[in-house]
Formats: sequence, structure tokens, C-alpha cells
Amino acid sequence: MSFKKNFVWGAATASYQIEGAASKDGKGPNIWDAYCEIPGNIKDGNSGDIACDHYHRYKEDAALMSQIGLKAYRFSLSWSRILPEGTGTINSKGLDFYDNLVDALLEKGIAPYATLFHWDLPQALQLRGGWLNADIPEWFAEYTQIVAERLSDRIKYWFTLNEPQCFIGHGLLNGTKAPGLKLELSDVLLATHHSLLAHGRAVQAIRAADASAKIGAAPTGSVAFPKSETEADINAAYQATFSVPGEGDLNPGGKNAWLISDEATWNIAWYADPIFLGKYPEEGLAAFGDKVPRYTDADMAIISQPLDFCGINLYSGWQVEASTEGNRWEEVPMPQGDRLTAFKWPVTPEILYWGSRFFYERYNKPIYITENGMSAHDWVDLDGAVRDHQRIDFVRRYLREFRRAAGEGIPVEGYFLWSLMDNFEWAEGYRERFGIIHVDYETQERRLKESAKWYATVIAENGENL
Ligand code: GCO
Repeated sequence: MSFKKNFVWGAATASYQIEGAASKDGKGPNIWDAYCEIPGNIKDGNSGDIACDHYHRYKEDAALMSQIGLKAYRFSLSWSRILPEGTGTINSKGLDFYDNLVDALLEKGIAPYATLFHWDLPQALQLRGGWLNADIPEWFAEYTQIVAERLSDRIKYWFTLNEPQCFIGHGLLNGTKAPGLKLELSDVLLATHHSLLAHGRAVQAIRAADASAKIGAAPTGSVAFPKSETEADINAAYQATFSVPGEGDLNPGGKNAWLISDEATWNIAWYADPIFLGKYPEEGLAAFGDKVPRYTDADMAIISQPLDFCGINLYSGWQVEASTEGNRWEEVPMPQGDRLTAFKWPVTPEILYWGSRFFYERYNKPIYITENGMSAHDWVDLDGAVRDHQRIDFVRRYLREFRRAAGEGIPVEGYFLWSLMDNFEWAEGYRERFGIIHVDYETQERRLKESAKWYATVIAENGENL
């Protein structure tokens, strides 16, 4: 009852969070470069200008990955490094960087898993309306085609968009992430629709370059898990996981109280149902009413291009039970003083089992956990070690739940720990450390934390002794 033999043990990062070299070698500015310049947006006035300087240190980083024994590395490509204006002229040095990175990984026997978009939209495209512009699916297809034509001989696994819930919900609705807009719901839903079309057009572009490519999406979400394993509670948790709260539906049932309380678009089904099932969820259509943009069957056909797997970024969830009062579920508050990460996110390992099970039930695709991990108050001890025992315990508990899913026959393909290294945590700047590799931002010195050494053992034993 364990992980399959060729289970993919990996770690993940994203371009803006680690690369640095913000204006090096012809890279164009992206919305995060612009957002970070505005005082007050980022803690301590920080930015990703230098970050982990991965752009110059990728070889060293690939060597560290190899030391940990990673089988795979999930990274994202910076659109404006490759196309400084978002479309048109290609910056060949930008493309070379990813070419070299992929070669460095393959040399070490590490499979590259590429994410095409992890939030860093070219600023030039933002100035043309960004996700609100109906041309953006074509812009994204153009960029994807360039990347796929150059790299699909060596990259065999692709993700299109990382967490549209975040770059739309946080970026365009509540304005807490770049580009920091607070749009009307109808505009947000239009941007969402364009992002789904962009996903579909990218899938087509990758398949055109390489018919054997394996492609998935990487949405996120807050999975609900049942208080008990009765049918009623399990059903309540499933319903809660895929529900679509309506506009003004503040914090329904306490949902996501820990994360976001007022986002109509923070949910799984509105993004994932069109992709995997070819339709928006009825509940959302009813809740959003005439705010939903007009769309056609042809749109839905593009959006629901066949995929090979389902990736999910899972960090924290919420517990529910069947309701006795006519609601579909009740949230069960976590005990006072329960485990929280440094970011104050509840530790809820159950979601790796229930998330995999629910996503597989609903979408019927092999599952990758594309991100999971925690920020902790890590520092270098006097003797030079970084003893992040809470991260070890966290990952261990989550992986045990994931192993349960594997044992029950759910096709779980792989796990990407977030993150390979400490990095720029968006509006939090450098305060939240998620890495299994410690980064000293003054010297750029890397140091394996205890968790990296522990993870190396887990990988070597294929998760047998968790
Ligand atoms: C996300 C992103 C990552 C974050 C990580 C920790 O999930 O928000 O994919 O870029 O850094 O999740 O917050």
C-alpha cells in the first residue's frame, strides 16, 4: 500500500519568486516588477529584482536538487523574459536561459515540469488590458508556441496556468497581488473566461509542437474534509469543496475564513469544471447571473481540450460535517490553539487524501500535487544547521494522507514540495520562508535544511517509511 514505483518526487518554484535578473539580458518588465515599485505593496519594500539570483545560479541549484535526489523539478517560465513586449520580438537570451536550465536538469537526471504562467504577466500586455483583452488567449498561444517549439524535445510535462484563483481573485478582484486592481465582478468573470480560453489555446499549441506531450492545469483551492467518515459527512465535504459562492456571499459557512472571506471567485469548480468537464457549474451560473460573460460552445470546446492529468496546489483546508439545519454543510472549527504555520495557515493533512479523492471522483484524471508545503520561522543555528522539524512533521503528515489515496487505488502520480528554496513570497516579501533549502539573501549562500535531508531519504525509500 504505497506509492507506485515511478512516483514523481519533486519540488517547485516560480520564475518571479526565484530568478532575479529583473532587467537583465533583455527581459521586459512584468506586472510584478511594476507592482513592487509602488510603496506599500510589498512588505519591507522588497521586490523580486534579485530574489535568489537563480538566473545566474541555476547550475548550482540543479546540483542541490540532485543532491536531494529529486526526480522532477517544477518551475515556471517568465513570459516577458522570452517576449519582452508580450508578443512579437523574441528575446533569444531569455529563451536560452530556459534551454540551459533544462539541459542542466536533464544532465542530473531530473525531469523538467514546466509551468507556462505563474502570475508574471508582461507589463506591456497589462497596459493593453491584460486578462480583460479578448486577444489574450492568442497572445498566450503565441508565447506557448515559441516555448514549445524550442523546448518540447526535452520538456515532456507541462502545466498551463498556475492558480488562476490567485492571479484573478487577488490580482483583479481584491487587489492584494499584482496588478492590484479591484474590478467589478462582471469584469473579473470576463478575465476568468479569457484565462480559461488561454489555457485551452496553450494546450493546442503544445500538442501541435509535440503530440506526445503530457499536459495538465494547476489550479488551487481550499478543500473541505469530513469530520467523520460517514456518507453524510463525506458528501457534505465534497459539496463544500466544489461549491461556488455567489457575489456578496460573504464567507459562506465560514468557508476560507483563514484565507479570504469575500471572494466570489475563490473556488475550485468555476475554474476546473470548464477545463475538465466542458461547462461552468450550474450553481455558479445561477449565483453570478448576468455577470457571466457571453460565451459559445466553441469557447467551451477550446477550454476543455483533453488533458493528461490534474495538478492541484494544496496547502490548507477546512473541516465540515453534514448539517442538521437544512444547509448543505457546517464548518467544524479547528480546536483552539491548533497547529498553524508561520503564515498562520491551519495544518490540515487530511486534504491530501480527500483532495485527491474528490478531484479524481469529479475529474477522473491522474493527480499530481503540484504544490504543498509550509512557511516556518527557520534560521541558521550557531552550528550552521537549519533545524526545521515542523516542516518535516508537516510534510510527513501530508504525505501519509497522500499515500492513503495511493493505497486506495487513486492514480496519484507525483508530489511537488513548495518550495525548493526560500524565495520571494509575493506581498510578504522575504518574510515567509517556504524552502527546504535555506537562502541567505545577503550572500546568496544556499544551505540544505534538515527537511531537505529528510526528504532525500523519503525519496530514496519511495515514501515507504513515512
Ligand atoms: C501560491 C503560489 C506560490 C506561493 C505558495 C505559498 O500557491 O500562492 O503558487 O507562488 O508562493 O503557494 O504561498
